Amino acid sequence: MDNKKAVKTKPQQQENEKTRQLSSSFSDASGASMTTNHGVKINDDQNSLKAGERGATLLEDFILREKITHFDHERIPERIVHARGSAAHGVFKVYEDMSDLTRAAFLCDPGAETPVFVRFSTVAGSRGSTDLARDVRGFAVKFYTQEGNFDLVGNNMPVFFIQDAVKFPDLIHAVKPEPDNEMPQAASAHDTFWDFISQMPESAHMVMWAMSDRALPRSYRMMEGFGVHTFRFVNAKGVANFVKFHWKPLLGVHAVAWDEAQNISGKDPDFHRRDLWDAIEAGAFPEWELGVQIVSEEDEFKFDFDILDPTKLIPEELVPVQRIGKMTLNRNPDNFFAETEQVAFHVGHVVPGIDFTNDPLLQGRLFSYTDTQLIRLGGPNFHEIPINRSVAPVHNNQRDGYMRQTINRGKTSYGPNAIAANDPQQVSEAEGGFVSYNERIDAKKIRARSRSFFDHFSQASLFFNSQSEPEKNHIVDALSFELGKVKMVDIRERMLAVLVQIDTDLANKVAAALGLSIPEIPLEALNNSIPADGDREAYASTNPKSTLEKSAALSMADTIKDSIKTRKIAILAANGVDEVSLSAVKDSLVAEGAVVHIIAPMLGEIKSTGKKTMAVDESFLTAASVLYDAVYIPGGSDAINVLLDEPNAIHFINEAFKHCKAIAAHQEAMPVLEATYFAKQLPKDKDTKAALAAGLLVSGDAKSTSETFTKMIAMHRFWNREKPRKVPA
Ligand code: HDD
Repeated sequence: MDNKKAVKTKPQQQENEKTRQLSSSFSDASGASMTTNHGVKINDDQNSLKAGERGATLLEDFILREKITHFDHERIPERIVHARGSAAHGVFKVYEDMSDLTRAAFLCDPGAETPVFVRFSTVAGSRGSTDLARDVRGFAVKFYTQEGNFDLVGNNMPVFFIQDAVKFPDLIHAVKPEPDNEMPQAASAHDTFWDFISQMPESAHMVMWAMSDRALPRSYRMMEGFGVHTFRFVNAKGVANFVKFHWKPLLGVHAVAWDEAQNISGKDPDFHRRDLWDAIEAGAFPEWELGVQIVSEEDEFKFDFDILDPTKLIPEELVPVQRIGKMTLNRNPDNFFAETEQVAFHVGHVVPGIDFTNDPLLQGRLFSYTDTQLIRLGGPNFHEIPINRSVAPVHNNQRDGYMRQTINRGKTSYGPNAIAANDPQQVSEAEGGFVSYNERIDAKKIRARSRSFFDHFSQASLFFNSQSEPEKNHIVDALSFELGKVKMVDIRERMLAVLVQIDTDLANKVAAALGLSIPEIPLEALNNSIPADGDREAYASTNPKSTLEKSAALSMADTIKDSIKTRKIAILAANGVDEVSLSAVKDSLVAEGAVVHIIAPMLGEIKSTGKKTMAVDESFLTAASVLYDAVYIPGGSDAINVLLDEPNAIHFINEAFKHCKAIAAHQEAMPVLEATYFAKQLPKDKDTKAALAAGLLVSGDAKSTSETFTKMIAMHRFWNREKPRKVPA
């Protein structure tokens, strides 16, 4: 690779062992000559070789042919699911030695820093689709441990739609754009998805999550992650425990409103990608704690659900989440294609000390992930692509195939061999060789599902019951929207019969929005996912109640709300703005870690009352309220008059109010607030308590404005504003 020395590492971004390994593949053209792929220097990259200045292009032009051929093949098939993604490098450190539970070396040494590469994604949309689709988010972490790669390929929701991998192609065909007209893109709001779901009651719990605000994250940095399946930890003595993996974001779990999500999709379809990139560039490195829920083998059957069923979670009230380590994302990729696109995750990439269970969804995934890379990345050597390469040495007798990079020396590619003294050697368990957990199996070969998987509704109800009032309303709205987009009335009706099993009030509200009544469909008729000779009664959902009424961890209402770090705040200003009321609040928000933009009618600069010039970050044309977390309007009567004359400014504030965001204004800006649709709702009391309750603050004092406004922004949203359900602009 040329120019290794010229490689620039961004100052605030961090290096680790994986970065150093990748650096042998970096290529940086600064100061370099342009060449063909066989290294010949190019003299003219502007003109093809022709028979005369105005003549035909000659086939002899190897430079043109090479360039066009490469271009023609620049695309690889996008992932069938999770095509749209964004990724970052980082590190993971365990807090304490976990060797009581697992022999995985990276979890036993608090001094060890394990490089990671994390890819977040949506599921249904194509590579070019919007980030803000209502969808599950992928949360895939590749740990480059000293014992090989461990991939934790999870989602931002702890359960899944189906119980058996054999139904995965059906689920994905149902949610993807319909095959006759390829519509709609990146949306589940269409007939085929709900046709499938309404006949698969096992999806009820996951549907509640997908219709909740979890499907509309404010940021990838503000999402939880889950390994979903129950895995196994195995320690050096061979003792196993069941384990569920969690990622807990240190910025809390926050979402946007559905109306806002739809707007963001137009204003900035790269919203989540940009947010992750910008935060890391700014040195505001996103962090998550790794959590584990541990269940001993003796306790396998003590719950009122089956821990092998991927449509069930283990409520944190029953088994608390222990936080065992921290992941920090601290470096953006250098090249999207080489890293984010070519990274290949595999749920079967485990290291000694981590093992599988018989969850039938997990078992099917173990086949799918290698298989998909074979075609997507063009053959069996995708593990040699730099981003996929283990930092632990790789030696085996696998050879050849498309795009082989390794130049294996010697004569032997088999074992046993005497010629090379049996190299590469197998490794004993004591020295780190992987040994599968010795699970006892004594069973008949059978295509069937365990009766313990047929409780389809108890945790769907538990999830719904655990939500705050605004969260419940959002689920009602989401279902009303999605089913409203379904054209076939019998699908809508069947879905109502499913919803009534979860919660009567929920079903009634959605039915009212759809103008339908709830049909009475017996439980045995609800499940149409049965074999040809299946007994309908045997496949009917059992309908027990969850032993828990509520689980606090399932609601986002009480998430961490103590920081405004990386929150984006819009300051609406114009010429004649009062410098003191602008700068004091701006400086204080920036000091708290917020990102503050001055938005004015025109780009360029504005002049304050004190004739100070200030750079404008965005104009009302390029910015939009939905791209910000909060709005502040400083004083200055000239500026206020300009804003009053600027319909986009009033619209900006109205929209921020509609989306329940914190709004603060200097008292001189009162006329602007009076021009909004919520003028009548401005709190009569001007004290902090009233401001914090309403998310609206008007004050003449910059210091107290900064303090109260900061608290308001940290609260994220004031959902109580949704009650009157008035829709502005
Ligand atoms: Fe999967 C990709 C997560 C079930 C088959 N899956 C993929 C990715 C994530 C998940 C995060 C994107 C990885 C990346 O960023 O490259 N998948 C899940 C979770 C599941 C799940 C949490 C259930 C608990 N998946 C699942 C099943 C199958 C697959 C049941 C097939 C039987 N998944 C795939 C795949 C993908 C994939 C087709 C597409 C691209 C890829 O693997 O590399 O193999």
